[in-house]
Amino acid sequence: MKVVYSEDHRLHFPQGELYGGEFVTPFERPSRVEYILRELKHRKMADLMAPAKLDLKSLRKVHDREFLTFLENAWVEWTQAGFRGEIIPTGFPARGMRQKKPRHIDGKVGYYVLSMETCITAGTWDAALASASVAQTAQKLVAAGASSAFALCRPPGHHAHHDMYGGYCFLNNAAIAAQGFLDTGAKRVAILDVDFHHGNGTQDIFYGRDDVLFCSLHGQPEDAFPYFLGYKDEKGSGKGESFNINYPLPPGAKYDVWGAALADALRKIRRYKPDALVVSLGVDTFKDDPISFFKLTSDDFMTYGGAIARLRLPSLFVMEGGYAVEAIGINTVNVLEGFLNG
Ligand code: 5XA
Ligand code: ZN
Repeated sequence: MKVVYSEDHRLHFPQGELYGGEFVTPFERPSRVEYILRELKHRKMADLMAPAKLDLKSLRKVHDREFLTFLENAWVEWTQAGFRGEIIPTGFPARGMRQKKPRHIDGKVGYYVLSMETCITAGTWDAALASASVAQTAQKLVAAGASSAFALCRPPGHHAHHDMYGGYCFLNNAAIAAQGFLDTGAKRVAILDVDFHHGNGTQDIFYGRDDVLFCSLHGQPEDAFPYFLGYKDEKGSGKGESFNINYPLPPGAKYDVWGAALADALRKIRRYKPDALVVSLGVDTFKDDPISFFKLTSDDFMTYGGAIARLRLPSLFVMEGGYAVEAIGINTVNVLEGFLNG
């Protein structure tokens, strides 16, 4: 399996993240990728390839133009305003307030963000572009006939809405890839999001569409980030009705519960008859993940990789979350190996 990877992920490494009232080293850190690469090499699965330059067409179909302009210019505007730290929002268009974009960068950040743990730094935009190009290059390999590919994206993407960033995500890599499949001849694409967190951004982008089936297994929003989307009754709207399927699951869920939800999602995907599958691959479902509450074991990742393979679809794996860094390589590569052996 080809692995598309860019060193430019390192350009994004904020000094801190607001967590439990403390400013801590971000859970989403460059070493995550190093651990995955190390494990790929160890198992002789590191068929690495650099991404091509990003073609902006699919990107512009899933993200709002003004949002992209905001992300591109945020750092310059922030420093020109005299701020010395990294970009953290302070004010939000909360309930009952006007949803108008302010002129001042501090206000614009609040307008475009969905959560406060995600800092923007000097290198964030370039890293986000590189991550999107990793997804797009891997998608093109699959569209050109490869049976599968792994986009080793960082920063991740599935929380990014068409016009909002947050949850460590800026550009929605999986959505850009799914749109890429449609733009290169696919009629229908399925996205299976197995990250611990609900893929609220992907849901937002495709909510009114029937050419993308979105299935997400995640910690129930009553108890888990992103808290304000991810309920079972969010099924899509207009012609997208019934093409959005959420599986919110309770704290402590082990593979018996999680695997049953996966089996149902796989049945629905099979019935949809997509031309391609995008897997939003987060391994923060692992039992020792520091910010999540499912209880999957390393063996479970191998098992479900095999289950996904039995769909027999051209498949693109796009890296999302996973913060138990010493195990992130084993768990991620277990999914890929399980898939290849499935
Ligand atoms: O999949 N999303 C994540 O892993 C990010 C969660 C951020 C929680 N503050
Ligand atoms: Zn996650």
